[in-house]
Amino acid sequence: EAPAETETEAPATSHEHTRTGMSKASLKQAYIDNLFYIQGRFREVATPHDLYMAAAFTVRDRMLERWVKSAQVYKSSRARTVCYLSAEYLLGPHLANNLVNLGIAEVAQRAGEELDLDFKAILEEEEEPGLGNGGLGRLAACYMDSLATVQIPAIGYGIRYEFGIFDQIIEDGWQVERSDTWLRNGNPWEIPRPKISFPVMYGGHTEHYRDQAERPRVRWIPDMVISGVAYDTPVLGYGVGNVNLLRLWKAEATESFDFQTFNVGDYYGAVHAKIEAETISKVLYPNDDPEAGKELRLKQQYFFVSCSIQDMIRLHLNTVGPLETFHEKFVAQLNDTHPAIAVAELMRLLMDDHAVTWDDAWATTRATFCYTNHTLLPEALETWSVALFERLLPRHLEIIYEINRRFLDEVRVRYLGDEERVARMSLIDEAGGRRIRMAHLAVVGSRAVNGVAALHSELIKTTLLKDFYEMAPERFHNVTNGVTPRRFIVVSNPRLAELITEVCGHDRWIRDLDSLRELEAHADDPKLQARWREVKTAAKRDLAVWLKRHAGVLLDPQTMMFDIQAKRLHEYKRQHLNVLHIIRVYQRLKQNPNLGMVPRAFIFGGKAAPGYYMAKLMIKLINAVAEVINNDPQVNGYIRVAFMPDFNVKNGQRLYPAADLSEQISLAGKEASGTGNMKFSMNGALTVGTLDGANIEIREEVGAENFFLFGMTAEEVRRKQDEGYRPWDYYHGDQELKSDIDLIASGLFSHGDTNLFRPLTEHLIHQDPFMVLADYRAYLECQDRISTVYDRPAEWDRMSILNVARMGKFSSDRSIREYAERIWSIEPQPLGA
Ligand code: CJB
Repeated sequence: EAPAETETEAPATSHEHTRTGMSKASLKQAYIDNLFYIQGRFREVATPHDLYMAAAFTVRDRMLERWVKSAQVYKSSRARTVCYLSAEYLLGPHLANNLVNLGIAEVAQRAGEELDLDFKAILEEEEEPGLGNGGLGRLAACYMDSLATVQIPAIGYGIRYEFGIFDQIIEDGWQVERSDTWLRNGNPWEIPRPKISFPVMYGGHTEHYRDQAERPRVRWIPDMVISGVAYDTPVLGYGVGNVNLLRLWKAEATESFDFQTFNVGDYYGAVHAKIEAETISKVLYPNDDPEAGKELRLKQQYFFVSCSIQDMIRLHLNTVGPLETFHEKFVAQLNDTHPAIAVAELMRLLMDDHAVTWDDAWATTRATFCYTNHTLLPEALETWSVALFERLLPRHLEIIYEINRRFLDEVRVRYLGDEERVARMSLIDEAGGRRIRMAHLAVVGSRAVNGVAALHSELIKTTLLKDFYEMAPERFHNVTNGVTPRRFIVVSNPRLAELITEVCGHDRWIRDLDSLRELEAHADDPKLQARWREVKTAAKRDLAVWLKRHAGVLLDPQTMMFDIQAKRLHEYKRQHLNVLHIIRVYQRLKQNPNLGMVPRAFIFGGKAAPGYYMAKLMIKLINAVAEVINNDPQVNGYIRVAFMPDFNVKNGQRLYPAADLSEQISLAGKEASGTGNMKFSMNGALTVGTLDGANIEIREEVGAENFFLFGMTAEEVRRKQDEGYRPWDYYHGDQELKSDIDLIASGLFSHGDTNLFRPLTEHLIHQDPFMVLADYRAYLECQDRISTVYDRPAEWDRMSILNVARMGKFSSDRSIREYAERIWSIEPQPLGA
């Protein structure tokens, strides 16, 4: 039974509404009501999931009023609005985050305690919407949080995948994928909007005709029409009244289509059509996967883009009016090339449906879109075969050809006689089967192009988009990525948040991360250092408990340095370089069991794309090395290895607070930015890293003396590649390197099987495209320095405090402000909490 009121407080009903009131009494009453009236349960029979749902509805109710208010204000002020077009949103659990942003985390916890609820267990119950692969999808989610917090009117558009990123389990050391059924128990955070739905067409042919005014027009006669239905999720800013909208589209069969088929008596045909339509938003494609080149993926991209642009036009006509001002009302950010077809879609809708001329439509389109590039890796640069386009999107192919024709004429006039340049810049790659270059479409159709960290943005200008940069340098920008401190400090690491607030004497830092600088003055204070260390150790203890249970590995949070690499598995991220270091330490210990060394827990987390063989083999290698080391009593008091299964946002939140050392060891020039690097550092981990992506800027901010740098620069990498890189020479030139690789090949980690890891070791010795061997020695030396410093706690703690103190730049609030000022030209629309 619920304990009696402990504080003198007015009963909820006397002064505030139980659906919106924020007092403890209101929250308690609302919770009990929601449990009963929505879940149909009372405490005695409620399942853990019922208890979670009641909490979710209690919190959601408190967001709705702000949401409606924001929508009204934005509408009546005709506020300029950002539309973020992204195929991925890796949101993570909503409940804790919304409690924090509403400012009721503490009172809700107390209300829960008085209702005798296990608050932690309720938070654990939430299944996260994993509607993204990794960094790019999580960035979109951080940006939604910051857009609301810095009070910029925004709509996030995307796909409501029925199955998000697969769940990873580890069996016999291998990754096994399980489908992510995140919707099976319902999603309390979304509101279906069946009335907001749009037709989306595929296939068929086009007809050219003249309209009544004798203007040349085109109509598209598709052979398939489906419909996209809106599902809305409110996104509340921290400490403000602004609520933005995340609108995700679900694919359904159109009613009329069903009905027609039904009328001619083809019942099974109608059902089949329904299934085919619903397939389009069924599943998220993993990146780095050959499957991602498939027709269904292009259908998905076009599906959500078409719904979103139709919705924008509807909103514009409803609120502002004439389409000439569309680009004044909206700016649309293309999150990588996945939504790049939007350029052709807006052209089509303006010309074919709204009779706008080519020139006017092009001016509007060009003024509407901006494009963010997230990678230089050639395999991730999207192209689609012309044949596929012709079959699926015949009208868009015509438009793309016309955009290209006009654009290449400009290039020809600008660079007389330079036909090679024309071929390089064309939207169509004519070599080896004609393909459409989506990045070129995005650049040509946008007003601004940006990379995601300083180095990356420079490399865009000098390599990938060099010709485009030469032609219009003023359109190229950098906006360094950021992450939200709400989720990645306050929600993930409440102990650290509390300590920071106490030391600073305010909690303003949560939305003004630069004010963490106030910690600098205390970096040498032994009392703060001791408490800092306690906070870290407590987080390590939590992680150790979790890993014992879910990975079966016992780690000692008291004595061991927690050395963590958590990110997607990819050769360029070089998890195998980390493994070579582990094997080196292992061999040293075997040779000298009395070697005094800093004990370390090497912890990994990350998913491999299901079709990426080498990445999956790397997971197996990590687990194979773990099995040998963890069971070897000669070494396992000093080193242990753990692989966290199913690294996602929720599990990431367990890792970031617990890390002493953050591994950011990609080959320089390959990691566009990285954002995990920021999350770790914000939680007091020191970074071992290369001069790649945002590592460079993190090092600049925290100070070179507080960052463990190793390895070649991007420039050195390029030179070495030009000279002809020979990993073989490194292998034979370094005894220890050779012996580490040979140990893998010997079968020690594979029960004598000398074939299992051969593809990996041979690839390293003969190709090594990401130069693991070239950076090996520098990495080892750096790791030795790290161990030395870790042995001097006062020094380490000081560095850790300074890292946190100087992370202000990496708040996604700063990124969003830069986009707003430099790219979008949009002003905040403040709404009070
Ligand atoms: N990124 O996650 C993805 N998926 C892609 O297809 C291309 C790039 C990552 O985007 C992050 C956000 O910008 C970057 O921090 C990261 O370096 C990049 O790999």
